[in-house]
Amino acid sequence: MKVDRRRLELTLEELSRIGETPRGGLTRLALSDDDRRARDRVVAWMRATGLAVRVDRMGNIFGERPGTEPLPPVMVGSHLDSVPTGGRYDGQLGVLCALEAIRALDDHGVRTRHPVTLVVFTNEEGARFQPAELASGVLAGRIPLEDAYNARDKDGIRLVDELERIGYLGPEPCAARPMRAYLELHIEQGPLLEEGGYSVGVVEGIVAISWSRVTIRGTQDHAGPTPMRTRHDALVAAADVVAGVRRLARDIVGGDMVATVGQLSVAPNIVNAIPGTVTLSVDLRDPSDSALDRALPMLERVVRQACEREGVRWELEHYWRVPYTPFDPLVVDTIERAARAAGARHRRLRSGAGHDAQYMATLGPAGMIFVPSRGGRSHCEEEFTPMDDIEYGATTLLLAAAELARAE
Ligand code: HGY
Ligand code: MN
Ligand code: MN
Repeated sequence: MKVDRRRLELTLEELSRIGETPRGGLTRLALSDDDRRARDRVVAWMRATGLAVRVDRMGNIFGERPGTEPLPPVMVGSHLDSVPTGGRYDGQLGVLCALEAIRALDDHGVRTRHPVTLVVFTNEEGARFQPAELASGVLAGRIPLEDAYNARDKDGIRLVDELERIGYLGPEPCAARPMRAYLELHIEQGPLLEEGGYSVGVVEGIVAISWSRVTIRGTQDHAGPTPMRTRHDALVAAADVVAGVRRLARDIVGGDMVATVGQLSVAPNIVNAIPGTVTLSVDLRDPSDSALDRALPMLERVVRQACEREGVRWELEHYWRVPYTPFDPLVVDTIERAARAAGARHRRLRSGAGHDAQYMATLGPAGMIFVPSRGGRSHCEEEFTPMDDIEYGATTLLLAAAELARAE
């Protein structure tokens, strides 16, 4: 069994035009008009493929291909939202490969005992509404619906109001249902597959992730007459924190830990005022939960010492945490067999990026299939994956889903 490479390529080209940036990337923020257009397009493809479509209260979209028996479904999917000036593969490639796998089952006249359900998760990136993986987190019962509804973007707009506005505040409860397995194809977003000449990554697990918010309050003042000896500059303290976060991951904890200060806002953010308030984000990741647990008090010490040096006040809030997620060994083995049957050069690896599969793995057997990222690049317009590798990955997804759904 194979996928239809040209059909898959055409769907990717068409969907990539929704939210396309001038440099060929994607800006399609969650619940934006572009997200709505992309959702509408995928729902139309679902319906044209004969899937029974339903939408839940978090805007997650499900398209079910019936099985021959009323058994729990094999779920296949990913997300459609992107980061600002992101790439055209992160998320949407997984949705389109899942759609293509279902279409290929039809092409080959394959019936499966279990239904196969295509799923699109809302707000995976956490770029507009925080934290990431918000809708799969609600589905998994890890994040209260009301908290997700009240998440606000940088303009103070609530998630629930945007769901309503774009017409994806669905009637179905956003709650777990029995499932046979969950499979997600995704780009690796790192260098390992390309470096080794592999087309497919058999993902064994996903790193633990912690997101924190630091708020630093100094003394806003005039940039001119205020003597250096009397200043309490929030941005000077923040600069120390940024450098301290890098040292913490690289020199102190070391090993596999990574740390990023990706977001930083300054008030009043004008040339001639000493910054009074700075807020910044800290993203820490490590395959070891205990390493992450050790790092959080170290982060607090970095913040406290930087702020004491500058005589400014600070708050530190750890507001999102997902543990290291091992995938189900039987699903991992099934994916590995499928990659071999697809004729793909493949290897096992771990994911350094978070995915909805982290929460889905708490609901049942889950696994992921990676395809290479050119230069390991992602969350940027340069993101690229060759069509040959996409074909291998999509065929692997097709074969693994068919096996788990008990093709007849
Ligand atoms: O943060 C992540 O790793 C994912 O891209 N949301
Ligand atoms: Mn993604
Ligand atoms: Mn992403």
